[in-house]
Amino acid sequence: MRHTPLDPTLFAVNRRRLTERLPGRAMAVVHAADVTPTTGDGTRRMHPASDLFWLTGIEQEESVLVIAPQAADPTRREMLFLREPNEHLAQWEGDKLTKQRATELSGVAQVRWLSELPGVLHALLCESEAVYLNLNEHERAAYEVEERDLRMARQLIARYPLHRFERLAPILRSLRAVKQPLEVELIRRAVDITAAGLRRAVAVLRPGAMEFELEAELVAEFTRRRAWMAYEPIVASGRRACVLHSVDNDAECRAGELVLVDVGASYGNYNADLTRTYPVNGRFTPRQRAVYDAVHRVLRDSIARATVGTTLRDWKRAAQVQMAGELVSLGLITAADAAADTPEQPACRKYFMHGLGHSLGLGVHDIAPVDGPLEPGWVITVEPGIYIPEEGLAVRLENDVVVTERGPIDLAADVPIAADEIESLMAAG
Ligand SMILES: [Mn+2]
Repeated sequence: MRHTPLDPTLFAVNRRRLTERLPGRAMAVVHAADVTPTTGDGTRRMHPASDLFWLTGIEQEESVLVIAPQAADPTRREMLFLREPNEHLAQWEGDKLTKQRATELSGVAQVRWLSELPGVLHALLCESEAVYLNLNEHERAAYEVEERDLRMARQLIARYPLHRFERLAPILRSLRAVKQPLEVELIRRAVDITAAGLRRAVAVLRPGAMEFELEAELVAEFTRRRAWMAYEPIVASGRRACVLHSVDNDAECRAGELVLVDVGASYGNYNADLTRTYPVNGRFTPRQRAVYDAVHRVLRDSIARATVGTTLRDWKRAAQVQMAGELVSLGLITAADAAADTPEQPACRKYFMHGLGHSLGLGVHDIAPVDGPLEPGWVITVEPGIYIPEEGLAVRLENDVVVTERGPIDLAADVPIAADEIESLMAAG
């Protein structure tokens, strides 16, 4: 792992929070992520399963966590199962976790090899009344590949058809949305690394720079700070920034255009997600600045509205209403359009067509109860934008915010954002 080891207390507390939510005589099983193929015999770098990581800090493939808080045998109440290291694995894939190392990382005392898993599962299933199995439930997930958790669930259900199986995902969804202080600190660190990358990317921005040159600076800075890219970064100049997921980053940045950079570092598997928009030649035109300032105002006010008890729906709606007013001032929609604004047909939709923000954590679009309401400890992104393809112009600004009892805390408060700050940053080279 690239990051320095995390305090295993984090994972022990998470396991305790989960255990408290399980009913009597229930057990839970959580699997690692698959190693996914590319082509031929190639594989991708494994992205650790967020749920297993949240509960154990374990990133190794094929690992399984079994929790059975009321198991008759106390040594079976919390167990971690791992691939058994051997010389072949050591030669080809490097050292696998030893039992001792896994205990140090996770705080789980009972670590066994996978060969023992079927026997232990059988014994625990015989004394359990409900079995909580995990699946990736995300309202926006749309893919056809079967994950490891699902394949294992099918096997278990086929072998024990009369057991009662339950969904673990809704419990984890509500638990994971509320971050512990250490998790917030990890996200803050990812934000700081992202900010350092942005500083470095801006330093190479000039008319004629290629979008991928900015990406290269981001990668270099993240890597030397022990981080990974949280997702494929977007570096999109001019009209290309109107395409919301433009990740080719292969065009030339031209004088007079803006370039939109949407990027996040991932440190210890905790993600940042920031967006900044820069004038390629260092100065905004009056029109660009007017659009930029409008987005900045909606961002600032949306951050202020991220308060405990607010539903995500109401929070987004307030931004849409504000944005409609901004679009009238910019001459993009008419006052009559704004007057006809409804939640079903928001007047801003032609120029601001995406969500206002999302939960952030081990997922870039982290799991959280779909409509909130916001609770202390939630971390969310705030990311309004205005996209005007007919003017070849797009502005999005995105910060990451912690919701607290005392109000929202902007983790990116120190990352230059006001139009004047951006211009002086670029003038400084
Ligand atoms: Mn985002």
